[in-house]
Amino acid sequence: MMNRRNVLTGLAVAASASTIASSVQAKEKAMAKGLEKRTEEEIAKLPRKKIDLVDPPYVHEHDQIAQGGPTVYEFRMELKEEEKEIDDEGTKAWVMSFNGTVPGPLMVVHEGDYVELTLVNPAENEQEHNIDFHGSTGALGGGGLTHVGPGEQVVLRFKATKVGAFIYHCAPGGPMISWHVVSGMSGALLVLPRDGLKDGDGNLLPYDKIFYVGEQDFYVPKDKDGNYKTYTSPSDSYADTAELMRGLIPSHIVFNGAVGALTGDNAMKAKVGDRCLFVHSQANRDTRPHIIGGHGDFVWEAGNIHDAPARDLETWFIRGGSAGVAYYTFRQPGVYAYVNHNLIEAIDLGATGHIVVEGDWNDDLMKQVSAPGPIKS
Ligand SMILES: [Cu+2]
Repeated sequence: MMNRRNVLTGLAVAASASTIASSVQAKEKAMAKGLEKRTEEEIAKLPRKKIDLVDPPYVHEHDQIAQGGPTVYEFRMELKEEEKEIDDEGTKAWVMSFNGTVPGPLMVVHEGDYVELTLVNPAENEQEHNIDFHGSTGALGGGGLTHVGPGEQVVLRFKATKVGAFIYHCAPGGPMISWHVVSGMSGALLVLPRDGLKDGDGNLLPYDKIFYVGEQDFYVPKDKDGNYKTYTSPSDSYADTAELMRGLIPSHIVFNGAVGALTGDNAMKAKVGDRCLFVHSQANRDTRPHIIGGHGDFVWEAGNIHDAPARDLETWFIRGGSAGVAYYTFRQPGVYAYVNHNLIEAIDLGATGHIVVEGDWNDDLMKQVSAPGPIKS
């Protein structure tokens, strides 16, 4: 039988256990936010996971809700300098990129995890590169610690203390910064809350599909006859490109590296009922994604997924130098154009993608009541 003294002792034990639990929780939170330090020895004891990055618009496998505690995620990216076709008219440009794709791959971790990136600059390249992570803290976003010349590699580790979608880009210094960025050198990092994406009322927002769209402005110089010029190397193209860049009028504005990279056979695919998450980045210019025939059910324009999202947007604004996030459940089948709703930029300059959605048409949502025909008096 429990006497009064035992009851009080029991309460005291319970109280101290819950005090300890809440102080452990508080310590973990402070650790995740970078307000408390972990020593090198403590970091060495954390679980490590190697991630194989995939080419956009697809995204490497990841947990939407973090399983277990903080993890060190190992990524590897190779820097590329290649002459590539960037439109459907055979225009070639010297494209510089993270891992051979424009944008570079989307990296996904959770708040409090560590990103450990091995950045490799192959010997056949001619340029020095580095990486500035807007999601990291210190040393120019890592830019100050990651300068690699051809034939070198570097390893950077940072703690993901900020939740959200953030760009990363090359920033080797001076006029090289803008030139490398408009040559294709940017990508994005998505830092999810450990307990998953939410709608602002505490309800989880799980997604069935995630797509990463990176918008890129290119500046390809023309000769005196109006034909696009070609060059023997990135540095050979520099003087003409820099002059054109400074006029701030892109020759091409494209999704995922080239006109047509997300249309036709390359279209993003979904089914009616699929909850789709779109991450959209632009490292250099403002843009405004719009799904023709659809919406953003939940949108974090600035990538601020810690905050309550905006709801039911028609078009959302992505500031140059950032990545935004939109969540949409498709309700009708068909081919949806995913565009930058500056329609000159979408249609004339290239910033158009497609989402092909399969499923059954819903007449209640929309119906052609009578087909086009002669005007009735
Ligand atoms: Cu670079």
